[in-house]
Amino acid sequence: MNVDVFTLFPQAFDWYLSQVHIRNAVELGHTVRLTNYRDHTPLSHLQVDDTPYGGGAGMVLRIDVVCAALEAVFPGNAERARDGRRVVELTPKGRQLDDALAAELAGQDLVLLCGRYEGIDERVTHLVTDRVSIGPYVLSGGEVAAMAVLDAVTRKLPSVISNPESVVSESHSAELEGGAEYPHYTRPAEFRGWRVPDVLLSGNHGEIDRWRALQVGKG
Ligand code: 6GU
Repeated sequence: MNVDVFTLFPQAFDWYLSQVHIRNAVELGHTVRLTNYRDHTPLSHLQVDDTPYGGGAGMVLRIDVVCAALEAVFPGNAERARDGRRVVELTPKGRQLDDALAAELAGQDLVLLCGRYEGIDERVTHLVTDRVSIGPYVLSGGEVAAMAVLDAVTRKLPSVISNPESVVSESHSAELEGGAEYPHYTRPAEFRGWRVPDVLLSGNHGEIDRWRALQVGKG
């Protein structure tokens, strides 16, 4: 899976991309590449945005700038970046990310277009296959949303999660049809009078499985 992120703030991804599950994915041959729209703007003074036609607050990321950045990375017409890829605009107007969408995107080559300001000129619709939101609220830019998409999608890739215990709980999540997992506890068994349920200390795995199923309404 090859991911290309377009953003005005590539540094925003530094911490996230250094995390172990992304490094594992890269070791397995997946790639994540960051492109700054500003590095490819055809406009003078490194301009990337402009005031909205019709007036109103804020600035809009220009479509000519988005096209130039796409064409710098994918030579040819920017509309063709969709050939063999999902080109995703992160926007609060998009389809809300859920487990099914994460699974659908996993393993496909992705382009994530982050907007800032009031977003990207609406003609970006000519370039994308998908418009994705991470929830019913407005963020000041697409970067946090792009990281949420990347995180949810990367977890779906086979063998990216290296800790086998995590894989077990992942499969539990799948069994739970996207619902919450059972509650987790670790040492100490008692802290300030707050006790871990006795059944989890019992060593009786039949009982433990029944208790966990009950917690998620499957008992
Ligand atoms: Cl994808 N972008 C922005 N700017 N705000 C959001 C969002 C995306 N998803 C929820 N709110």
